[in-house]
Amino acid sequence: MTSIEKRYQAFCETLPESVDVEAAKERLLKQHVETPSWGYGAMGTRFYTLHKPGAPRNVFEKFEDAAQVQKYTGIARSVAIHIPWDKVDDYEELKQHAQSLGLSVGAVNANLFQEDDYVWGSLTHPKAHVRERALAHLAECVDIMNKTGSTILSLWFADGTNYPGQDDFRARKHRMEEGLAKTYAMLGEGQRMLIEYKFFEPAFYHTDIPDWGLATLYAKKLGPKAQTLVDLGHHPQGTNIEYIIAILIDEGKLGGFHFNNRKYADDDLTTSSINPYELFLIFNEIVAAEQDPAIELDIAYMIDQCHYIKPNIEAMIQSVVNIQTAYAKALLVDRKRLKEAQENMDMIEAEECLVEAFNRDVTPLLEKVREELGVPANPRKAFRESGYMARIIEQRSR
Ligand code: PSV
Ligand code: MN
Repeated sequence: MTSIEKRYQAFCETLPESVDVEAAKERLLKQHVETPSWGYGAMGTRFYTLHKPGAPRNVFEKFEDAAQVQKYTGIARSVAIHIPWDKVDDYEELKQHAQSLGLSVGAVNANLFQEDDYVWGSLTHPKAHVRERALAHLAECVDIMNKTGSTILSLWFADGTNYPGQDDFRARKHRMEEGLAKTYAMLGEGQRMLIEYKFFEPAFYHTDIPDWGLATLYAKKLGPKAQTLVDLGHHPQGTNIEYIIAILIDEGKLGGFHFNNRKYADDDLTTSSINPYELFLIFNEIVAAEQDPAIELDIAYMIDQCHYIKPNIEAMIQSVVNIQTAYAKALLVDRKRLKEAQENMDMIEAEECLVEAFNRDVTPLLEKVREELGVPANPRKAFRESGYMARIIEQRSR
């Protein structure tokens, strides 16, 4: 018996009888977290962009870095791209490159916020020629999906106004509905669009899709290929995100996540770095739904982070591991005990049931999962010791 196996056996003995640890392990072996191409490049704030030695010079190198995250975690086998940041002449070549690294192209993120034309909106713009331009960009993104085998069109709109009276709210709503319907019609078999919301920024008076309610209203009107995307950094302080997750799951509209963490605004910090209990409670809702045979889930777990100062690859591994840890803890919640406590209206017992699961050290289970996935027991440490960073700093400075 290996030492990992021994620790795992001892760990299993500490678990409540009603917890099915083998089923939890199976779920963890199938877990998939997508990383974003833009999380590997040199990102900054509006004040400064740090020049990171070894930063990828193009999307091909971004995929090479992402392959390291997959190599050491075993659960990050796809990479989201952002257009035009990751625009290439030959998408077949990009697809092949991804495959040669054991990766695939994940969500295609449209960019409707980096043109002068869009400061009054993209799909909501008062002028038809700008709305047409936005639609042409969305058609280009769907074309890239077709060429790369991607199944997700990820939509975030910076659309909004900066001052009262700037534009007509209801007219903008109608324009958004029309533009989204035209985009929906572009989707092929097996493809879906995820509508992301954000309550403010860059618009400071109103945002056209500010919250999950409106994103979901649009997704419902559009049909089954449209769902809501929850970016953890896009809510006002104190929002109960796990409650939003429960409602979206129940409505069949939870399409995916953009994982990150925030302290003040849309900070794009490492997932779970500020509020690990929140991430655990989100996964608690997901696991509860996974164990309900009446519920069908198809959730895209994606990271959307900007590592302004941290080394990108290590920070991404940290995030993937934090997401894996939250999921593992949620999988080991004693649901029988929780249900009984809820039925008995025993709030302390119910809360303790969650707190105990959150406080449990799941390292032995994760080490066992990693052994079965064929990756190191400590992905971040193994990556740091691999010498990859020194190699790319040298190669990419030539
Ligand atoms: C906007 O803040 C956002 O969360 C959207 O997902 C964008 O695509 C991404 O960040 C750009 O970094
Ligand atoms: Mn996002």
